[in-house]
Amino acid sequence: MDLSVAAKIIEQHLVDGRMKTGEEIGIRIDQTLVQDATGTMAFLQFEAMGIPRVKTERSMVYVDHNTLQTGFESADDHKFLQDMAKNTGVYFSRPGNGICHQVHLERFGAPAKTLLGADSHTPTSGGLGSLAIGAGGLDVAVAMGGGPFYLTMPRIINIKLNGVPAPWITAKDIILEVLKRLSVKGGTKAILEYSGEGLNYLSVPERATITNMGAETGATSSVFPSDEVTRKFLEAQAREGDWVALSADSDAEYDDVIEIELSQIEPMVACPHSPDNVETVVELAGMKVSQVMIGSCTNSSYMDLTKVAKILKGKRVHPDVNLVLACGSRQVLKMLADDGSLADIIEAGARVLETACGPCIGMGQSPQSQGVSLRTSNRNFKGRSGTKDAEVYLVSPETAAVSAVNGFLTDPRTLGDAVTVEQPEIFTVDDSMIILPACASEQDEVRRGPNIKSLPQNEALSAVLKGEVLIKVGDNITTDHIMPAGAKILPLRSNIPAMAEHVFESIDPAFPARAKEKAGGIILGGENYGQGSSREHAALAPMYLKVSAVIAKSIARIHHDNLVNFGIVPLMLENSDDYDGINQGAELVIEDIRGSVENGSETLVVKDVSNDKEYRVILTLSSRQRGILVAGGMLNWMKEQSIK
Ligand code: MIC
Ligand code: SF4
Repeated sequence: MDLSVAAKIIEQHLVDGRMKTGEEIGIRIDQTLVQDATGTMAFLQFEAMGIPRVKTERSMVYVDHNTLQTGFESADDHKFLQDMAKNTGVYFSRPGNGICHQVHLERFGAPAKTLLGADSHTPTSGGLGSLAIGAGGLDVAVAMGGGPFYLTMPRIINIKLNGVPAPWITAKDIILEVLKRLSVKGGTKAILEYSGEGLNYLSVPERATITNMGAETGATSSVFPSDEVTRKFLEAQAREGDWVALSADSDAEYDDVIEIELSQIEPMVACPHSPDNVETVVELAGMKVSQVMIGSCTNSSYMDLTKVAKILKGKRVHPDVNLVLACGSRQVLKMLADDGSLADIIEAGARVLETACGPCIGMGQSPQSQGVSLRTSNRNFKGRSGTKDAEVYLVSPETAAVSAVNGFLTDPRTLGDAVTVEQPEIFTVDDSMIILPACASEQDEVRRGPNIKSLPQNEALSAVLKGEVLIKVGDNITTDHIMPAGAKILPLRSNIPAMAEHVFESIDPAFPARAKEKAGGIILGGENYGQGSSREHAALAPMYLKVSAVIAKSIARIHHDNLVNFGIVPLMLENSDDYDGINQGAELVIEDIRGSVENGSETLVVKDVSNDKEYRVILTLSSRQRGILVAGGMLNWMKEQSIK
């Protein structure tokens, strides 16, 4: 059978199951990454598994999220991560070295490899031809220990990029077009695989912008073939040895094909408060802007930022606009400094931040009240910027730069001839900010600051599931709603009791107190519950508050798996209309839940004792996941398995 790129990589890594769409498969993982906001938990979990050293080809930890350091917490976490990395065989990318996805793309990602990352934008490395997947920290910890990663065999959707992009049309505009067509749900249970003539016009960092933001469609991953463009990028990063050719067979079968005519695409903008709320820039041009943020793992490559520098050169940022800019990596920052671009950026009045996630995750630079912020990042969920009533619009770096100068949203085509930047022959390579692990015999004391609390434990699944609906939320609730990030809460990632105080803060600040008062209960969600980030804290903190089940119209992939990993039962309403009949405060009961999970029942009955109604809910789990749920989560289950 002729295979797609994605199917080839899966086939080469398959260790369990059959490659039949919808069935559970297990794949071997070559590389893993965690970052500082997900890494502390992942390392605590890895430690709890009792495995002394990682068994992957390469495992990385990047410090990029929690770099504001407004208190001791984050600095303590960084030391913990550094020591754990050293002892367990993991490479430690120091704060200041850059954003995990950008640095991984530059220095470690490789075609035909599998990469599992505790961050939802891990598919960025798909721009190089890796099969790169985001997951919860616990799944990544298992992969670090050499265990397979289990996932549902995805549909493979071919996105054909036809023709040549018009001047000023960027990778960001292409992925926004994809989002417009697919929405934040359209990629669910799918891998988006790119092909077509258009590939010739996209460098690896541009491809990576597309695979990065594929995460916003809900896709399991996004992947490009590995071709001459890939080889040249790796050669310029002094790692030609990592290159292998990888392309789809000529008659490769796909579950669906989407054709995009690149010449028809215009500059695009994703409007508040969802990345799929896409319009053309022309439609909104003239809108006053108060902040422009250029950076994030979506758009902060050397080529992106040199284009920005060229647009800004000799101009000044508009007096009503704050322009903030963060490079994706130290490599990018150094190269911009060396070639004078940074001077042009500074001269124009940009506020240059350190190379980190920064404003993308609300770590500083929150916009003014009701501010309009144009950002080159990938998510514009309400409140994520740190300002509840800010309006965040997502655009390309080119649109962002020209708008920063004008003070209003501007179509970059109004500048005339497009600015173009060729990929350099050689990037500046300096890996000295990556600390190598020690050899197995050299084990140091691990520094654990007071912010690092022990892992909360869960109990085995009870015989009967009983509880009150603690909260009823609508469609497309993100993990940012469930477990917010930002400068105040993100530093608490290693302290679940403290984090739990902020669950659902932006929707219903009384939630944690109510959950405690009722000694736990149930969450009722709409469609695509838990979309967005990979943060397992959105399951772990509710588990700490004794939430026993989530009942929703549908649940996003990573969050679904995180719920299982922490022993929370993920249930889908068989009939979505039943959602309307269940209210907050309803007392729900599922008799013999434990027996039903054990015996493989796919349909369960929920009784609403408040009004004597019954609803049917679906549990779609593999037998492995059922075992995990019955044990009360993955760590309990692993312990049981090792005793057997
Ligand atoms: C995000 O962009 O939301 C994050 C912060 O990078 C998260 C990871 C986290 O919450 O630590 C993600 O995308 O998975
Ligand atoms: Fe960091 Fe933002 Fe990328 Fe998440 S999306 S990894 S917060 S830059």
